[in-house]
Amino acid sequence: MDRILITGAAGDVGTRLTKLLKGVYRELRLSDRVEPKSLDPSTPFVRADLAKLEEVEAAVEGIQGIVHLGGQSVEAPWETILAANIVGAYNLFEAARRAGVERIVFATSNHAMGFWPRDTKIGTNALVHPDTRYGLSKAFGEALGALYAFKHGLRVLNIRIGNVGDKPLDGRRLGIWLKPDDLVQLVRIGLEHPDLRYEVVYGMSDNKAGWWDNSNAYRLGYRPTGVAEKYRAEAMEAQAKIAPNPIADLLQGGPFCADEFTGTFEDLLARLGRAGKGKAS
Ligand code: 15L
Repeated sequence: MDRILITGAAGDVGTRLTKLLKGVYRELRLSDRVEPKSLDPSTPFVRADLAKLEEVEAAVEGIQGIVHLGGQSVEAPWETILAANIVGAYNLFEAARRAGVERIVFATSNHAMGFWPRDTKIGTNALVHPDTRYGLSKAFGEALGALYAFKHGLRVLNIRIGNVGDKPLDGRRLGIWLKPDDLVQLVRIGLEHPDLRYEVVYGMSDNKAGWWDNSNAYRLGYRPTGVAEKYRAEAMEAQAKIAPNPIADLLQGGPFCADEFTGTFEDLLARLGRAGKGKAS
């Protein structure tokens, strides 16, 4: 793998990854709707709106592997999600197929699974339980990956990213934190693992408090170096400043689940099959 494209390169994760992947691959090309702030003049940049196929085609031309971070990265009105993450993801995979791109690492999100309760450990065989239109669009992107892997021969890794940052920001993020260097490891598995066809992994570091079974990632050689527990005291201090919310606190997706939720906490328990069991979490 020599020629790699990072989409969404102007975002926080894109900026971190660009720095960390510099020198790893011979050519790193960046793309986004806006130019990254700290663009190094030696790094090629192609401006592209994911909703415009011809712009995406120009961005992927001559590329061997794509790290697709682009699109809308939190909840938004349907029109925004539709253009950026549904049409946008389709355009990305389709342009990649037409250009003969070999591999795509798709940055999906924990919010594709957000409606699983935190006390339920889920692996990669669990059904998708999106918590937002955003999470739903990520589940769509994951399924696109399967279509293009099996129907068109691409090699695809879906990384269900928790939260990338220098440290876990609160109680929920203690379970889903992803140290940037660990993201690099996962991205490199996606771009380089010889036997990879289509896989889903969880983008989290070594998080004792987590609720994902990430054995698929370990099978592919992932050895995270970030240990979330080191930051427990700080994360719980930050959590103490957040008002309790029984819906957000029960579920893996946290506030993404509680926003726009229709009904009461009791309704939620009934929907989860827990009504009357005297056990909220
Ligand atoms: C995500 O999917 C978002 O892209 C990121 O900004 C965070 O909000 C993260 O989830 C999270 O769950 O903390």
